[in-house]
Amino acid sequence: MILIKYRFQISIFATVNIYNNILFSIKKEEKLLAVLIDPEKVAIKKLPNFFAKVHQSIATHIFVGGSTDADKQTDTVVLAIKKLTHLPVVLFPGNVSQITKNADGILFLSLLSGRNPEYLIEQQIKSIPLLKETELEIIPTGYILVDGGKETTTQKVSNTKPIAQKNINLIKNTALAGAFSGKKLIYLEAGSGAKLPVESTIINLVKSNLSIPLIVGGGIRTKKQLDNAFSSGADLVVIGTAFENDEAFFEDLKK
Ligand code: 1GP
Repeated sequence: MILIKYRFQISIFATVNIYNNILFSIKKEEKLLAVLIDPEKVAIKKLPNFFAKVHQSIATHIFVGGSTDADKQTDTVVLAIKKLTHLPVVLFPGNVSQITKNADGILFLSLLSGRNPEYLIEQQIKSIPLLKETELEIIPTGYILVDGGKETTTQKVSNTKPIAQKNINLIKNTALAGAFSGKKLIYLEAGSGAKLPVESTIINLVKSNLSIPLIVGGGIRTKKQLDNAFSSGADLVVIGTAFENDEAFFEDLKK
C-alpha cells in the first residue's frame, strides 16, 4: 500500500501537476524560484556538483532552454538532470528543436511583445506533431520581453523589439491580452543577462491586474533583487546567468 501511494504521488507530481502546484504555492503565499539551465552553456560533468547546491537552496523548479541550441543538447541535458533531481524539469524552449519528452512540462510560449508570427504562432504549430508524442504538461504562457538595457539573444533570434520599460501601460495591456486569450502564465522577461531587471513598478502593476501566476526573469543577480521581484508581485522568479557566472550565489539562497 505504501509503495502504491508513493508512486502515485510521484507520478501526479511529475506529469500533471506543475501548474496546480504553482497555484497551490501562491495560495500558501510561498514564492518559487526556477534555476534556468541553458543546454548550450552547461557542462554535463559539472551537473552533479551544481545540483548538490541547487538542493540546498530555495530553488523549486528547473527550467531548461535558451534562445538557440545549435548542438541539439537539450535532450541529453534533460536526461542528465532527471537523474539528479526530483524538482520539476520544465522546458523553456527558444524554438521547436528544443522539445524533448524526457522533461516534465513545457512552457508553451507565445512572444506577445513581438510582432513576428514565427514566434507568435508558427513555432507552436510546428511543435504539435512532437508534443502529441509526449506526455509533457503543456502550460500556455504569454512571454513579454521588456528592454533590459542591452540587446538580448531573444531579441536577435526572434527579430523583435522589446517593450521599453517606460511603456508600463503597454506592458500591462499586453499581459492582460495574454490572460484574456487563455494563457495560464505570464512571463515578464528582461532577457538573459539583462543589465536592468524588470522594474518593481511594472511587476506590481502587472500582478495587480492579473489573476494568473506571474513569472519574472532576466538580469536578477542578487538576493536583494530576488526579494524585490518577489515583494513586487512575482510568483516565480527565473535566474540563469548569475548561477552560470558564480555558483557561490547559491550560498545566499540557502533554505
Ligand atoms: C532568461 O529570464 C531568464 O530567459 C533568466 O535570465 O539569465 O539574466 O538570469 P538571467
